[in-house]
Amino acid sequence: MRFDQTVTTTCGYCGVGCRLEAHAVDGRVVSISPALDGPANHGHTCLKGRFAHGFSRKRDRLRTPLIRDARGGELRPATWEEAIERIVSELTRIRDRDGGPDAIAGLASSRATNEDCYVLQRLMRAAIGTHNIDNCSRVCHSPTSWALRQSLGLSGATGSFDDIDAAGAAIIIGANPTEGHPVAGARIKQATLRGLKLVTIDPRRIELSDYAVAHLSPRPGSNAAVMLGLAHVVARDGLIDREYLDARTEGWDAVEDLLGDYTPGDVQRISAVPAADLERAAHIYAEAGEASILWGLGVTEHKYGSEVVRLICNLALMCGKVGRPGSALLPLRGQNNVQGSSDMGALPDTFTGYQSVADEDVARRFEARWGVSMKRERGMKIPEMFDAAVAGDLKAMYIFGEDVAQTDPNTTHVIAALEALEFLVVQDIFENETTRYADVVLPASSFLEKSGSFTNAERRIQLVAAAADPPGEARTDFDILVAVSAALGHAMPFASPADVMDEVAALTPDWAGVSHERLGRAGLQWPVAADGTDSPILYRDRFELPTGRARLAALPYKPPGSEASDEFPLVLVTGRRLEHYNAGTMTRRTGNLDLLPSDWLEIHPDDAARLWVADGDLVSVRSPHGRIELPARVTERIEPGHVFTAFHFPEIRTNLLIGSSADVNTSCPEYKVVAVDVRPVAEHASRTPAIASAT
Ligand SMILES: Nc1nc2c(c(=O)[nH]1)N[C@H]1C(S)=C(S)[C@@H](COP(=O)(O)OP(=O)(O)OC[C@H]3O[C@@H](n4cnc5c(=O)[nH]c(N)nc54)[C@H](O)[C@@H]3O)O[C@H]1N2
Ligand SMILES: Nc1nc2c(c(=O)[nH]1)N[C@H]1C(S)=C(S)[C@@H](COP(=O)(O)OP(=O)(O)OC[C@H]3O[C@@H](n4cnc5c(=O)[nH]c(N)nc54)[C@H](O)[C@@H]3O)O[C@H]1N2
Ligand code: SF4
Ligand SMILES: [Mo]
Repeated sequence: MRFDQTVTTTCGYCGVGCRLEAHAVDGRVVSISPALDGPANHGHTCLKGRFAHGFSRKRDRLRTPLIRDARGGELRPATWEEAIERIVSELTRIRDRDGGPDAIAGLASSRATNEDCYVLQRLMRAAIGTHNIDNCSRVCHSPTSWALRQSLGLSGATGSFDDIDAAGAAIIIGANPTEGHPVAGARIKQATLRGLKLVTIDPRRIELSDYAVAHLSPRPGSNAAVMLGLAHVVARDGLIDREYLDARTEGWDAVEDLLGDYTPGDVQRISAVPAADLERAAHIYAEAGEASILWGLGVTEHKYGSEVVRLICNLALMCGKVGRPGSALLPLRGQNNVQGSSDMGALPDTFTGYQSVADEDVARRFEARWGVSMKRERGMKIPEMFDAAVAGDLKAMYIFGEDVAQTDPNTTHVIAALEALEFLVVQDIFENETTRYADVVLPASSFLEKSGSFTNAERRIQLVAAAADPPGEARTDFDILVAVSAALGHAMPFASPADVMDEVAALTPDWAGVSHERLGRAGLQWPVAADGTDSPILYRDRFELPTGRARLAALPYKPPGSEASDEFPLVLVTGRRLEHYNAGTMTRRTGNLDLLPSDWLEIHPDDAARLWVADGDLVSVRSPHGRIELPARVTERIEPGHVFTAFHFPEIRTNLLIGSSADVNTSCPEYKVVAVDVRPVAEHASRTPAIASAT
């Protein structure tokens, strides 16, 4: 195929979902500019969407299938026939003779399209016969998804980014949008310049704190106390929307009883947030005519992350601030298509649209369509998969676009799991930390080389269009997965991704009216009725729960899973940098690497002085799980007692430090609180056995 053309597509990095114009010459993308009519980006992009496309042309892209003939040996190039034959013989051996279908598990890529993820979950369920399928939402916003379903009914933001412009006030808790969701971050900045009263709640002073009227800096892991404190002040000072509370919610009495224990003084003791700041923040939110709450991983990646999301819902419901323009709950979903991969049923307990695998009518509908019979019990979540692999119960995995050996917690355990598997397939666009353990590697296509759709953090389903060809022998994820499924004996009736969307629409009430044709340039926000009417705002009149009322939750503060001690006196928080994206396989292959060639540990001047660490010194960071080394950066943006770094560089391997503690309801890892000891590098290296980097 030859292109000298421009196609309109959707960015493949973060969940903002910027619409882009990709300009290609001779089948190669040469530049990208913002689509002026993009509903989320209004003609803007960040440096990733606009400039970080050079990875797609790198010489070290995967171009042919690779096979490892013996464990410990090298990967060697192979033909597609040979690679698929190997996958079929190993997976059918395990499925039919060795461990049964539940000895096999799959991970779907939240970087890939809805159609790709749908096909992978159908492959796992229908071709293999297991519900062992999950995606990176597990390690990200699974607590948000769970809590929103419990409190309000549906697993998605209640509104859109446009609500930021319609709001008088907003709270941002545990999110850093100018780095993680830059175009949304820029929209928030502009809104503050027009008068939006912003409150930021983060242990670090994030860039948006400079634009805020109040910044609260709680101890990591104390969000529940802060949310209960805000609710206490709202109740105490008569700021409750009584009419809304009575007409539209249930469970208030138990919450009211609980709030008595969270006076601003109590909350100050738990969280270190000054009582007066808490009171001010509660008034700013409750007194605004319309106000929204935005949150991120600083809420979810904790032991009680899912409970904090329910407490966020409580506060909004008490103030009557859900279901109107400007009054929205906006979780900043991370990956370009993490909303979609979950919507598509790449989860162990639900088919598309969060329809339970245990629901008899639902299961029968899918069985009839696919011509198979399925279990009614859910499959394994990601951490359960790794535990089962180490125990010998899980024997094979199909990992599609997720670099678990770099990004999942407790790297040593993940690697032990990957090594324990009898067979591992990795389908990616580059070799990464995970392909080191793969028996077969399949070369796939990036978002610039395929078609389909992504669903952004506003539940907006938007089209993706190919601007270039996949390199060499690489194929689209859709083509690969359909071919593997057919070779396994389950042929799917899809000639193109558009056919997949038609099947999704037929099986999923909330997607009934979705088709590629209807998505057009502006996309559609689900639920989409059969006539194509979409839903920018949820819950205008009723909540999607059996009584139509939202459920308030009486949940007390509980301490985090990891706390500072004599041996590990500092608390490490991990997060993101603007220039790099997650595992960094793509951004480290672009000019962004010149902008940010390595990572560092942020440390407060008081801690640095106590430890005899100067700016730029190499430090050693040790937790109960592992040890890493990186340079220190001394900064007052972080509170004393806390340190911060990211996880984008495989040579640093931040996740050796993270343990297995996780959210109590969803198993989302507690990435945000790890007690550590920091020393100048020579001290740890001589006194403690270095934890062997597990490669
Ligand atoms: N540039 C860039 N953009 C990205 C990504 C990337 O890797 N790079 N990744 C994408 C993905 S997958 C995701 S999920 C999103 C994530 O986007 P965000 O949710 O914004 O991610 P983080 O930076 O991990 O964490 C947000 C903030 O939580 C704070 N925090 C930590 N603990 C606590 C706590 O106990 N309480 C409070 N209130 N705050 C706390 C941290 O200090 C940090 O500033 O970004 C997406 N966008
Ligand atoms: N310490 C710490 N660790 C974290 C976090 C944290 O805050 N702190 N955050 C966690 C979060 S929120 C997330 S979401 C995870 C993200 O972790 P991952 O999902 O592992 O990260 P990504 O870099 O987005 O990419 C995954 C892989 O997909 C490949 N890929 C990209 N596009 C495509 C495609 O179209 N097709 C195929 N086949 N492959 C593709 C990339 O090359 C890469 O190897 O990291 C988690 N890890
Ligand atoms: S803000 Fe997110 S979606 Fe928009 S260009 Fe940047 S990475 Fe892409
Ligand atoms: Mo994420």
